[in-house]
Amino acid sequence: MSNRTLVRGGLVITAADEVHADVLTEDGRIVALASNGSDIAAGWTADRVIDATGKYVIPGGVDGHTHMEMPFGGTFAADTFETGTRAAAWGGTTTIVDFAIQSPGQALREGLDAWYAKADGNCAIDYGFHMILADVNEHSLQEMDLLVQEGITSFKLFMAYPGVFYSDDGKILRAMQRASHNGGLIMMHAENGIAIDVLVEQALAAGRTDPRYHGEVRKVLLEAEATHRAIQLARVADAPLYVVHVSAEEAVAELAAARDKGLPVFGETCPQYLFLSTDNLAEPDFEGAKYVCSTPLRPREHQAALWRGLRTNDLQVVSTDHCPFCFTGQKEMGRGDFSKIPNGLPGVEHRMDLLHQAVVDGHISRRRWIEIACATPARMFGLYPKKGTIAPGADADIVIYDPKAEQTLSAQTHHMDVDYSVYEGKRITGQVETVLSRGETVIDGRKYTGRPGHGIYTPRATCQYLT
Ligand code: DUC
Ligand code: ZN
Ligand code: ZN
Repeated sequence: MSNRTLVRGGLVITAADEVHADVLTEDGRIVALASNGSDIAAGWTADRVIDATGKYVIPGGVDGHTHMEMPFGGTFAADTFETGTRAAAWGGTTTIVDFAIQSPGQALREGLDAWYAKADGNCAIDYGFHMILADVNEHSLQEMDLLVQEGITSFKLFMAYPGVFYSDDGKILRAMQRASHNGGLIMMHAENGIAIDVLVEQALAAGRTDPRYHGEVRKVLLEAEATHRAIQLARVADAPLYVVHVSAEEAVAELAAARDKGLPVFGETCPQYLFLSTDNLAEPDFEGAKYVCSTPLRPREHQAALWRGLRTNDLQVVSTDHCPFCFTGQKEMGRGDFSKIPNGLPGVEHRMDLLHQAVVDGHISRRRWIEIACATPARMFGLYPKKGTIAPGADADIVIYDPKAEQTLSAQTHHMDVDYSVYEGKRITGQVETVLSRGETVIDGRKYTGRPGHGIYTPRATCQYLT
């Protein structure tokens, strides 16, 4: 028996269009759109009708960069797949792409299977995986081909964290060459970790132990240098490149210069770099630890370049890099030594709202909001048009968004399993009202109706943003 939902009377916004249309879904898919008030739409019947008058009807958000339960710095990211995907749903995100991790000495298969097991049966929304390569060798290079076949079509490498995730230039080049052949997309953490570790050692030896020094040693120039080097290596390998968590103006300039040459080089930034700054890292009484992430927050002057990059398409995607650690017991591990503060902060719940606030503030248009938060991440990571748009044939991942609602972000009211908010007290215009994931209601008029296990593993095609 089919199950039909009709979303009536809203303004449907995609990356391409804004139209007043009714949307009909059946058995988890969008089957038709028709002008609101038209004879066609008037003739539709459904099991459930959602009145979206005065609201936006937008595709569910696609967050291409999360870390649920990630082991890091001797602890684990606080959100599980269950709590993290529930929080994502609250914020209008209906797909995440998380990172499975290969440990040094381990096969990719082993790491990937561990992440399948962690997520299986626990997610409220659909999910896929990237693979972190921490040990590039003949075997793991061969495994990359198999993973691409299996729907794991992107691979993160680190130019930072010597002795942990770090790959040297030779390993990076080999992985890029492999990706050039198998269609995989290399994602790069672009910071010169060898130089950073020297500066960390020197800072600690000089007694500079507070969280703000995390930002000072991870220098803008070392992000820009690594970004430049990654681009040149990708050119040599003839491979596309996606630089994750871009935070510095000088790194955006490297991406822009490469793109001006017509190179297939892409960049992602995150809400924390658009809305927060080194002022937060410098908060007293160790409060700055809440804002420790890598790449680090930058002086607020960098924000204008990030917004500009998003407008000019020198940056294509906004993901969260959601990697939360509680202040109590986790961030506190770094009291007296900023290098021991686990790197990462919570954000999966607030990306759609913060980017809507950017629309309200005039940084980006409504369609660009949907493009950078839904459509392009879906295309970048091979999920389009199943995800990221509202069109016949797409999954019925639909958010009814109230653009006039007012809310205040706070740890008291958020749903992420972490004891603080980096946006505590921030006022936002706009709020998610109802969320459908493959036609099933997971948020219904600001009530959670989802369940662990509704979300399914979603294999991905290769990058669809190249042509
Ligand atoms: N990079 C990430 O992308 N996430 C967490 C930590 C890091 O360095
Ligand atoms: Zn990273
Ligand atoms: Zn990350």
